[in-house]
Amino acid sequence: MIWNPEIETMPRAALEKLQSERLAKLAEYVYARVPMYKQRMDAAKVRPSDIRGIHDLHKLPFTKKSDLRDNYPFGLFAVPMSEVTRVHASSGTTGKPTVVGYTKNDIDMWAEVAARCFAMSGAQPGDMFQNAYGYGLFTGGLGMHYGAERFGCTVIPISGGNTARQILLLQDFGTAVMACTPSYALTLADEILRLGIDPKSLKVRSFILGAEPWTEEMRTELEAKLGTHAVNIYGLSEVLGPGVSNECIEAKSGMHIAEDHFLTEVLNPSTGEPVADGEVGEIVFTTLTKEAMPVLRYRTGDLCTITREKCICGRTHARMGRILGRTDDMLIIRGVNVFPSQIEAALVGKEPLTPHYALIVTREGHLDSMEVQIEVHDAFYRDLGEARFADADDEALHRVRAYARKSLHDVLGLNADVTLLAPGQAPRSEGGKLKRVFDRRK
Ligand code: DLL
Repeated sequence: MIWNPEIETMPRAALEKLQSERLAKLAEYVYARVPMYKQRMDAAKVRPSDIRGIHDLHKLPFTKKSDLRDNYPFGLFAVPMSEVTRVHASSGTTGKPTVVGYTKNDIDMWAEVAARCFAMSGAQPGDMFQNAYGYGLFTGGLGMHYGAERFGCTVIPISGGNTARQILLLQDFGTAVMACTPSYALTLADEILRLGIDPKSLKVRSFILGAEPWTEEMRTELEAKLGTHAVNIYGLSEVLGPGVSNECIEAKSGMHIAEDHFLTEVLNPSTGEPVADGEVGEIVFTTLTKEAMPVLRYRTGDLCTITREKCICGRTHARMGRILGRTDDMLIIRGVNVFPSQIEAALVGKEPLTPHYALIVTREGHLDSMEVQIEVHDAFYRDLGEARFADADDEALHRVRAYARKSLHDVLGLNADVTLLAPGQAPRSEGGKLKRVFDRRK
């Protein structure tokens, strides 16, 4: 089933014409409404009237995550606050989140593109949809929720976590479609099997999985364990949230980008020049229709390929491959984006902790865990003495660890195991790039 055949199977020429019209309007719109874009376009001597179509896209300035930080919280909004219906936020590179806003029309467009994803994932109107993405500032929960309602599912807004309850509802409510992170889907599958539940007794047909990188091996494993389909969904808050692209169940070979709303480039991350279709580069999006916070050429930091080859499902929109890596140091731990710089921000000024740390990420089964090793201040170490510092049960150390865990949780929204290090024990730069993140998940 194709949700919006007229748009999703549009011949390329017609699609490009639509994109060109929308891009020209967008250039006028942001120039008039967003001071940062006016300044950047003026500096580059680009007038809105120079942007006549998609072939002029390269003239427009890039947008980076740091631009959102520099304009925190609402400086890139193109409409008065009275027209902003909702805000969401994701991890920034420091203690402050990255904020995005939506008008009523933006929410409506989001529901439309997310509804397309349900169709692509093999959902049927009337299906029970169990939404195990987190509800809240994260775009996953509400984004999928509105898409499912638009599509005509019955939504179970269970949100993330609580595996026992997830399984109970899968069994008792007859869930046909479920959405969560891929690592959580595998945890769930293992638990279902461990409890001796026959997967055939469940009605679930499709898992819509995204928000973190995953692999073909994980797909094969999940599909074999539960006898369901697993499809990939992609999105990011700065551009929209879930629904920017989604695999079709027919091909399961790349995610169709909603190209009528998101103009896509794949660029060499160092030069900013386009790479050929099929070559790996950074995927960059320009939002063609967003009102509250449109972005020009947003540098996602996500590395992937793109293809415009015909797809067996009949959709003409380009497909992006799996995310193969990042151009920056962002990690995704249990579906939550984490920048190492946030850890520093969480620790700085928190006596007796220091911002000298090492981050170790591991995966047991399918669950990520993170350990943060943090150096304590000299004075604290001296006052306590070496012997007490070596005693894991020491009261004072307990308190400091709890304080560190809370400080990290306040900024990251994640629980971390904390180990305290004596002064001088955390990694230091030895001239080269300081390595203090150890991702041991692979
Ligand atoms: O993760 C939106 C989302 C929610 C997508 C639910 C899919 C499902 P952010 O929290 O802003 O938004 O994180 C965006 O997550 O730049 C990618 O690095 C990563 N990411 C998202 N989807 C995928 C995916 C949501 N399917 C960042 N595969 C993006 C790999 C993904 N990485």
